[in-house]
Amino acid sequence: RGVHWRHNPAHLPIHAFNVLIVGAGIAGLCMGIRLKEMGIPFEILEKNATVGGTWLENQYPGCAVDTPNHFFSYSFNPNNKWTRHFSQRQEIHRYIEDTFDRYDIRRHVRFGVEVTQAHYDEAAARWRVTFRRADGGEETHSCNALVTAVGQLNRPSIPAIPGLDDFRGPMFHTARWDKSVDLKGKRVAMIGTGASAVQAGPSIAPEVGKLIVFQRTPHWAMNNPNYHKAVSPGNLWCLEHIPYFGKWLRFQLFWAGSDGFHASLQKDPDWPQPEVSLNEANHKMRELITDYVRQELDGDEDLLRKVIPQYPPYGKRMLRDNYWYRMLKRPNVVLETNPVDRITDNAIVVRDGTVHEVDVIILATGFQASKMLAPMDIVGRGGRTIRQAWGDDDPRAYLGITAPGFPNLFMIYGPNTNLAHGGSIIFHHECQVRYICQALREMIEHGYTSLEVRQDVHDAYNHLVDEKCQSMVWTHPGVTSWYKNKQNRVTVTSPWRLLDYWKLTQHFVPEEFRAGKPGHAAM
Ligand code: N01
Repeated sequence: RGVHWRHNPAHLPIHAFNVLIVGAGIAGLCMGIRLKEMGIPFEILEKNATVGGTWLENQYPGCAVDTPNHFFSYSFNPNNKWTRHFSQRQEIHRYIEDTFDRYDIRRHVRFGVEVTQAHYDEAAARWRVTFRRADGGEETHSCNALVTAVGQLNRPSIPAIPGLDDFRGPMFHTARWDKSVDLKGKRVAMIGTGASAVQAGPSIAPEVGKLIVFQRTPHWAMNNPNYHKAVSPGNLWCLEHIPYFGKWLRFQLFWAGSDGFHASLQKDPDWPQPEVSLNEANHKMRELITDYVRQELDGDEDLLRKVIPQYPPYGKRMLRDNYWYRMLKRPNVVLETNPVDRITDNAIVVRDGTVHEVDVIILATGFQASKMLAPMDIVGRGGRTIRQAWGDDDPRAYLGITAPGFPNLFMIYGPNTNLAHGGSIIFHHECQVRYICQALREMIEHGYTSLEVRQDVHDAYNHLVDEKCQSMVWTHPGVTSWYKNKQNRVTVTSPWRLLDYWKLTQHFVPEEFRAGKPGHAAM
């Protein structure tokens, strides 16, 4: 639901207020739609030539969503025609494009411009946003409020493996897939076994000559009977013709995401086997998945030992099995579990000295998630930069949306808002957008020039987040993941159930902010 004016907007100086949004992906689009409804002038700055963000950039074979589509879509723009429960990238990208057109947001987007710096001008209470054009030139625009909608998973993490640059064949990251490279019959190395690898690997295995998968740590991957299924004609009919059927389906998926898995993520201090599981529900999950994987591997106990993690389920992001285990049984696939030692001009050498000669290397090595808002140089009040406030990889924000020292800056998909336990990130985006719209309404209706979250409110919230994360599976000793920064603090993932976060962000509370009036500093 959108945010409505409490007073007649005709009497408010909305035309003199403007918002800049960075990013024309799912989050930026949602923000644009709501601002348009409120009549607030805005522009979206997008570095790519078209819309879609992560669903544009990730074009590796097999790329798909692993949250059910009837939930992984905007609540206000349901798509009753999804062909699958878990759609392929192309179908999701088409949905994003259609939504841009349906709400006529595309003409608010300036394409091919990359924001390099945003500087808060205290005297004017405005952000000065500098961006680089495709022709190399620079421009600076200013705005009352700046909204970042740049995602968390778009700066590839390139591993610091000795000799990486010596490799003479093609080498690329999954999010920068090089379609000009023909993999047919080639010896291909894939480093990494996370969500990207699990989708890309089984898609290329039938065509390559040999696929060598380099697994550093195994990941848990669960089965979902709907994962490969088309939506049945019966369901399509119901979605089309039965009122509220789609809403009910969405609610069920919301509930499963909100409550369904949450219990199995909590550490039970009395649990007798804390090294392998957390509680009864978590242990059942371990057994269920292990039995499933054993079946998929045709009882190959040696392979089973290699692919079943020691750490509890959900320690890292839970994957959906994309016939990964069946792929490992293929005669042209090798699972290498010895750590990678170095790369030469034509091979990957592992620690026991085995040399794997390869023609192509695919880096399925993930993203620098904790380095949020990078590489933008964000300079807040008093000339303090966001990197000074957060260090290299320690981002914090109130509700994941706003941080002290950075008035009128709002983040979508900011610190501790990623979903790691079922649920749709689009739901979170909608919560954040509604909250931001309320903040902007507060500014416009009261004539505030600035809103800045109070330090004590921010600190208390982050204390709570850290405390909650400590009791959850992600901080289990010895588990590494992109949820955490180098200091092992969970910076990316939300500890809340969907319902909790919905409640937390439902109402903007003015008392939690310092407001600036024209001609006055913030009060
Ligand atoms: O990245 P990852 P991803 N030597 O960080 C390994 C979303 N997503 O791109 O586990 C050897 O999960 C690393 O090993 P380890 C989703 O949120 C969604 O796969 O650190 N290996 C790991 O195996 C997802 O969680 C979908 O020991 C190295 C892998 O590389 C997130 O994006 C699809 C290494 C990285 O896994 C990231 O997934 C795809 C090294 N030096 C992605 N460095 C959907 O389905 C790293 N690794 C919606």
